[in-house]
Amino acid sequence: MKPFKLYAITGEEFHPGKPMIEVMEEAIKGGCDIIQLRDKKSPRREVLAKAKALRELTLRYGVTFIVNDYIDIALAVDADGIHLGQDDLPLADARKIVGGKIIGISTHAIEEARQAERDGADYIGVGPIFPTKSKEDVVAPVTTSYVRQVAAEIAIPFVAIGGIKLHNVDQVLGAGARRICAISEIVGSPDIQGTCRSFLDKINSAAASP
Ligand code: TZP
Ligand code: MG
Repeated sequence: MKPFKLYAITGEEFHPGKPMIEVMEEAIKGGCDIIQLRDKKSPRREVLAKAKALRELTLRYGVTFIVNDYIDIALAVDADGIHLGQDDLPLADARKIVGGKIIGISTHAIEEARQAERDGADYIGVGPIFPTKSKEDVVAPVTTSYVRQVAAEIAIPFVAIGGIKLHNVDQVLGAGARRICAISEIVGSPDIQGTCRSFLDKINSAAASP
């Protein structure tokens, strides 16, 4: 998959009254290089309509588009990939369906990260690092010590997620993360482009002084 640094996930509850497509366009203009549609509440036809709109947007800007949970919708709109949790379809079965598309897997412990790598995941999510209000099936925060473990051991790309804000991202980068994912801090920001640029400045500085 293409290299990436800043991964934004939709979270419409964080920007009431603002159209999701406009919010995600701001995130792309701010430098996000992966956009994920994550909508666990809307009827499937609405999720499909959002996926179509985001596919069009991400193609226009040349950024990667991932659909969370819905493999069929990802295929229907020709998304670049899917993101699956530990309770979704197993990776080997998902791979049979999506072929060479990107598959990302959420992991919460090093055994899950190892398994995802063995199974051929293209990237893993590592989190939630900090407490977050954006995920309902709450797993206890994994803390930055899990980031350190993954950075030391896992060869495929990993992205840190969960409660990451501009004010605490340095801790995550200090633990070895070089890719950051956020929902509320990005989509809920009054200055989405500025927030994304600040995240990227921090990621780039961390990468420059390892
Ligand atoms: N997976 C682990 S934490 C999380 C997901 C989808 C939510 C991240 O949202 P936020 O608002 O950046 O904490
Ligand atoms: Mg899922």
